[in-house]
Amino acid sequence: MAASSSVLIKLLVLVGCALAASAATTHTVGGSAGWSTGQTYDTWASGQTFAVGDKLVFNFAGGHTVTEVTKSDYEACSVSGNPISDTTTGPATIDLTSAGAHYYICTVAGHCTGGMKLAITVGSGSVSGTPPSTTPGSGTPPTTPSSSKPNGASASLQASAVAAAAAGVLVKLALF
Ligand SMILES: [Cu+2]
Repeated sequence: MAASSSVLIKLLVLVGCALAASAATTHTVGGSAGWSTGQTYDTWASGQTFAVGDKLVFNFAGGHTVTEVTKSDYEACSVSGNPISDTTTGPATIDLTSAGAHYYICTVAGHCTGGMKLAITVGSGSVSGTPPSTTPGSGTPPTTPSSSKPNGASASLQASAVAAAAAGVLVKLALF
């Protein structure tokens, strides 16, 4: 009983981890095309659902930047003042930590106008699914821990050895 309830707890922990993992999504910007000129990231973004806790991965080897800017800078393909964030080494992973609109451009001359601009809207991401209401094991009576586990294990080992020997004898008998 004690063993089975601990197995149940482990299962619940595993399920919880799986749910947490599935809640956060890693979005590879542009898919296999990555972060480069000649893309239309609006099209890519329209097929994605972004939530707080998700990650953006900008795949590029170098020669580009991932620069988070204001909406007006995004629209103008320029950086007026300080960018919100600026990364020049790829691949770059950006954590989506706040809901709302986020704008990313490449600040290399001609690249933003060449397509390297991404606008996304991040949802609040409160995917707080209701926790399982069942309380497993609450109805099972407490059991005294069995102190004879090693003995039981060796006994079953001996039993299986005996069974194997018996099977061997049976096989020999059958052969004759
Ligand atoms: Cu670029």
